[in-house]
Amino acid sequence: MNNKRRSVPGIRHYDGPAGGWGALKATAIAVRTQMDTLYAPATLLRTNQPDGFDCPGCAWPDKEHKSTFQFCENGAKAVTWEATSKRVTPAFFAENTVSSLLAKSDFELEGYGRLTHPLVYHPESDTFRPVEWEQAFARIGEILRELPLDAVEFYTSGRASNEAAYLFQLFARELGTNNFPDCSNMCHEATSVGLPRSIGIGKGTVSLDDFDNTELVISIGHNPGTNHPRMMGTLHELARRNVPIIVLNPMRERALERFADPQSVVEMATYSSTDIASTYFQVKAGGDAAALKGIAKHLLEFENALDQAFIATHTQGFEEFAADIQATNWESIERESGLMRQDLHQVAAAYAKSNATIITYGMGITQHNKGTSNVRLIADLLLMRGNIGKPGAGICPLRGHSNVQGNRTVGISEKPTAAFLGKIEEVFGFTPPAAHGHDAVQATEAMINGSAKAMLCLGGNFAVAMPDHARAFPAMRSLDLSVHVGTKLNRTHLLTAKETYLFPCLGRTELDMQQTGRQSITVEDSMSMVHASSGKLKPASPALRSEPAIVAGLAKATLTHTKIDWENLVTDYDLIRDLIEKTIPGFEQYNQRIRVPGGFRMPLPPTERVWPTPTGKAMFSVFEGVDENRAGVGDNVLRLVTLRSHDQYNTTIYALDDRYRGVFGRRDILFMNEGDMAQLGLEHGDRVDISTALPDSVQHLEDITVVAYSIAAGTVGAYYPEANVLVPLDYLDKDSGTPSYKSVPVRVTLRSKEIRAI
Ligand SMILES: Nc1nc2c(c(=O)[nH]1)N[C@H]1C(S)=C(S)[C@@H](COP(=O)(O)OP(=O)(O)OC[C@H]3O[C@@H](n4cnc5c(=O)[nH]c(N)nc54)[C@H](O)[C@@H]3O)O[C@H]1N2
Ligand SMILES: Nc1nc2c(c(=O)[nH]1)N[C@H]1C(S)=C(S)[C@@H](COP(=O)(O)OP(=O)(O)OC[C@H]3O[C@@H](n4cnc5c(=O)[nH]c(N)nc54)[C@H](O)[C@@H]3O)O[C@H]1N2
Ligand SMILES: [Mo]
Repeated sequence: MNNKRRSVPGIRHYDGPAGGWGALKATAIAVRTQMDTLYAPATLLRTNQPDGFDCPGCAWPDKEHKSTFQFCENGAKAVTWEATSKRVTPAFFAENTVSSLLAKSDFELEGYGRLTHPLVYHPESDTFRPVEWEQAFARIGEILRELPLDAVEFYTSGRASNEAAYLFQLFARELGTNNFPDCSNMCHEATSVGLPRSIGIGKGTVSLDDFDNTELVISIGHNPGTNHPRMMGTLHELARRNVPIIVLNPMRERALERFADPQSVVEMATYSSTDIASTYFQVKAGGDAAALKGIAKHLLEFENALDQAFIATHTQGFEEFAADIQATNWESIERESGLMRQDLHQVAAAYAKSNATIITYGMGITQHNKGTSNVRLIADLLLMRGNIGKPGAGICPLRGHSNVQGNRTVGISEKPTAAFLGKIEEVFGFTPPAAHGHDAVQATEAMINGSAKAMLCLGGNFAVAMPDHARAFPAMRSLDLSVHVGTKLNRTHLLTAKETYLFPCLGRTELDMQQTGRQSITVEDSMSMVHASSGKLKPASPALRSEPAIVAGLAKATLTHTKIDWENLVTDYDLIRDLIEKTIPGFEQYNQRIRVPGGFRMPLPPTERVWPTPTGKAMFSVFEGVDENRAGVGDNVLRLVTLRSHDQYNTTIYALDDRYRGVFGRRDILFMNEGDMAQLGLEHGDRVDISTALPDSVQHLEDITVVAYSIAAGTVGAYYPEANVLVPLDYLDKDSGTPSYKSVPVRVTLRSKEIRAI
């Protein structure tokens, strides 16, 4: 960093590697501030063990769930955050009105601790008050029965288990709707829509073993040091074996540069670290399509770089794809990607040399206007050299929530297949609705236009996670009914409707006892492995219920003529799994197979070079032009990326630091390229306002401090969810409905030259 630069409170240069002793220290702090330290180590040791619980952090798999405890700082934070000894009790709610709580930050709200009792909003006193479970269910049932079927939205956040999610969709479908907004709609929907078109299934094709055999990894648009920390162990191993790792990312992310593995005795003892990325290209936000097309263009020009036999036998559409790539000129590729033709030559040369390549990607690819086309372009690049369906190669989307993939598999979908609906009818004896329902943006639009009247949320923080708070928040408040199943208080809970219920549930770490004894739930990780998870900790309060029990209670109280014995299903979750097995392919012998340590893998035909597309072939695509997003209007428009800090889990803020990016104790900042700052006459530490630069946009965010950072020219970065106010609701990928959180055209204006003291 520039020595002459003035000092800004809370901003320091971070010089060390990612991981290392800093990670151990951060874990110790998480434990000390949240948990009873006596029990904490035992709790952490049970994470991702054969008889323990699945880490509620990320969806990166474990080596057969048998390995010794894998240290991970952010997994430890996720566990300690749930297993906290702090409680938010009825006494707390009696003393704090909802209006007063709405004035608190998201960090403070969740920080109060675990919810302990079922609650109902009481408008006269503006407080939440305890309510009996059955009484609450009965009233909710009464309201739901009066509403038009299409007026109810069923939101799922991806931490819900397969069992809870399956019951939730069954409840909604027996009631008569396919309105399933879910967090996947804000996340990897572009993968779920794009990959089936390309390879016939909306899931990644690699397993952990493939990383043992790969010769090249291209990592695009994800930040594993923070968001998939257990992946760092894998990348670290690859780097030590000299397997090249090429990164495309507008921001310099420390963990992708240098990492000290806390599992490595030598690195810890000697304060050394391993360089991770062999080559790091700071592509512009929204410039990946141009970069990928550039790599493909070089490849077409190389001799013998294509796997002709694979293309001929297994694919369709190559000619159109190649013609489009040839027609795309270098000038537009360089302009849009911000990378030079020679840079892309380097990537193409490494790719042409590798016999087995994996491409990993995250939100930097999916959260754009052309997210779905981006995903398909990655598949195209892999297909060019036959890199799907062979050892050491494949496509690796890094999923978000620990069970977001599983939720989809078990039927959380606003566009169910006819085959699945047919099975539901056959097994349960009712006719589920066939009309497509709402995704997350459509649900919000229905709330805004008044056609949606009720929302039931299985976890999550819907309104805060969505774009455009100025419209989403009042929409939430205009409902007749909102019902939330959650572990901790958040802002969406406080955006009360005419009637609002808040149900506290067991977390993953906690013992779930039902009539037949201790229960396990199941989850599916990023690599399609399904396995059991069972908590052991004493529940945060005796009044808590499990998610399946809450969903079953709601369903039974609502559906007066139900065909399903809801109460019985909750006595033994094996019964729920039997129903999943009967209605969804791939779950044969579900209950037997999850009792094997490590579980089982869901079918992935492309790994065998079987392509369940309509043509039976893998399909090349054509990405029109190079623009991933709508252009902004006016001069000096920058592209805003909204992202996660190191101390947060989505809308859950654990603490206010972002250690690897050198930010401490604050989140009100805008990462900016020094060239852009000079051009706009801005200095490190200046306070600015940000406004969205799309036609007719009114979105605005005030008083943010500019921080000079190594970020691609033309790209600026701010934290999610604070910056969500700048994302218009209709700024999205039309194919998948995913909001384009990673490339909002914005204009930055100076507010004050003085630096705020914190
Ligand atoms: N600790 C922790 N773990 C998590 C989460 C969490 O919040 N905290 N969230 C979970 C969830 S739900 C998800 S979806 C995943 C998210 O995991 P990531 O996909 O890693 O999520 P983001 O932090 O949003 O990250 C984005 C990265 O993309 C880069 N980027 C932004 N725009 C572009 C672009 O246009 N092109 C390219 N090439 N790169 C770009 C950013 O610089 C940043 O490094 O993590 C999961 N795991
Ligand atoms: N600007 C911007 N916005 C984004 C993104 C972005 O990158 N930029 N990313 C998007 C992505 S990828 C995602 S996935 C969404 C996330 O959207 P959500 O999944 O809706 O949000 P979370 O913050 O994960 O939800 C946190 C809440 O979940 C509840 N919770 C925690 N554990 C449990 C549990 O075990 N059971 C139940 N029932 N509840 C629990 C707690 O009450 C907690 O307050 O946000 C999206 N929004
Ligand atoms: Mo996500």
